[in-house]
Amino acid sequence: MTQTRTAVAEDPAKVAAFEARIAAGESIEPKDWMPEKYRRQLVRMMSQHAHSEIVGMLPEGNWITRAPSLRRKISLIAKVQDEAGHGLYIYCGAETLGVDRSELVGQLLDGTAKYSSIFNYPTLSWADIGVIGWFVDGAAIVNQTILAKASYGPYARAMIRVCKEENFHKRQGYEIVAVLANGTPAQKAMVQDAVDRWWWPSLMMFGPSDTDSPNTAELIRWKVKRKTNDELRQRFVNLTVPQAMAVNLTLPDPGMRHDAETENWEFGAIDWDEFNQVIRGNGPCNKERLDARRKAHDEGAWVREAASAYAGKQRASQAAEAA
Ligand code: BYC
Repeated sequence: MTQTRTAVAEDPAKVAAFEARIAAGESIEPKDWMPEKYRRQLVRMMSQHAHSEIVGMLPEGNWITRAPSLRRKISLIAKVQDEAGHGLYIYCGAETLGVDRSELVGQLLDGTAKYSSIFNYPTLSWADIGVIGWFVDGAAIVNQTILAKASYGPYARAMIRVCKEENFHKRQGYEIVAVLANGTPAQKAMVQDAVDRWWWPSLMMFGPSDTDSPNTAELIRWKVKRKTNDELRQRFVNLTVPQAMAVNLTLPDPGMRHDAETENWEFGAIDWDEFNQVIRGNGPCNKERLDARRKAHDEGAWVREAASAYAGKQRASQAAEAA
C-alpha cells in the first residue's frame, strides 16, 4: 500500500462517526476506520518524525570518539542509541497505517521527505553536545509530551517511552552545560558560543508561526496536535529562560522581556528565511546528512539481505514442521 492512494468519496456516516469518536476523546487504533486524509497526515508527520530521530543521530554521533571522559562517552553512546530506538518505534507506528518502512526510508534518501531542520546545523565543539541535549531534547519533550495525548493510539503510546528517554537526554545535556558554564573562562566562552548558535534554530524546531502553518488547523481538529506551533514554542521559551539564568548563560535575544501579565517571556523575531532555506535542503549540513544516510543505507544492504534470508529460512522450516 502506498501513501498516494487515489482519493475516493468517503461515506458521510463513517466520517461523522469518526468525528464523533474524536470529539469524545477516543483513541483511534490501526484497524479502525479513518478518513484517508487523517491517515495521510499521520503518515506524513510520523515518517518525518522517525526520519528526524535517525538523522538526529548524526550531529551527536560525530562526538562519540571525542567525548572528554569515559563517563561522557558512555552517556553519549546511550543517548545516540536511544534516538535510533525512537526512530524504529515511530517507523513501526507508521507501518500500522498501511505504509511500508522501505518506502518511507526511500523518500528520506531521495530527498523528498522532510526531517527536522535542527539537524542541518554543525556540531563545532563539545559544548554543542551539551546544548543539543538541553535545547533540542528539551524542545522535543515540550512537543512530544503533548503528542503523547494524540488521537492516534500507536503514535501516542510511542511518545510515552520516547519522552522518558528524552528526559535523561536533556539532563545529560544540561549537566554538561552546567559544568562548562562553571568551568574555566575558555569553557564558559565555548558553551556561550554554542548557546548563541543553537538558540534560534531550536525555536524553529516548532515549525512555522501559526499564521503560516498549513497543517495545524486540521491536525488540531483531529486531536493529533493538541497545541499549536506557537503555543509550544512559547512554552519552551518560558521553561528555558530560567534554566539559562541558573547557569549564568545569556540567550542571544537582547529584546527578550518578561510580561508580568501573561507570564510569558517575549522573544524577538525568528528568521523565517533561514528556516525556509533549511527545510528546502539548503541548510549548512543538509547535503552532508543525506550523504551519510545514503552511505549507511548502501553499506547496510548485506544486513537487510541476511535478515530476509534468515526470515525466509524460518518460514520454510515452520511450514515444513506444520506439513
Ligand atoms: N523542520 O504546517 P506545519 C528529536 C514542515 S527529533 C523541518 O506547521 P505540522 C531528537 C512541515 O513538515 C524530534 N520541517 O506542519 C532526535 C510541513 O511540511 P510538509 C522531531 C518542518 O506537521 C535526535 C511544513 O513545514 N520532532 O527530538 O503541522 C537527537 C509546514 O509546517 C519543521 C518531530 O518530528 C521543522 N522544524 O507541524 C535529539 C515532532 N517544522 O510536510 C533529538 C513531530 C515544520 O507539509 N512533528 N516543518 O511538506 C510535529 O510535531 C509537527 O509535524 C511539526 C510541524 C511541529 C514539526
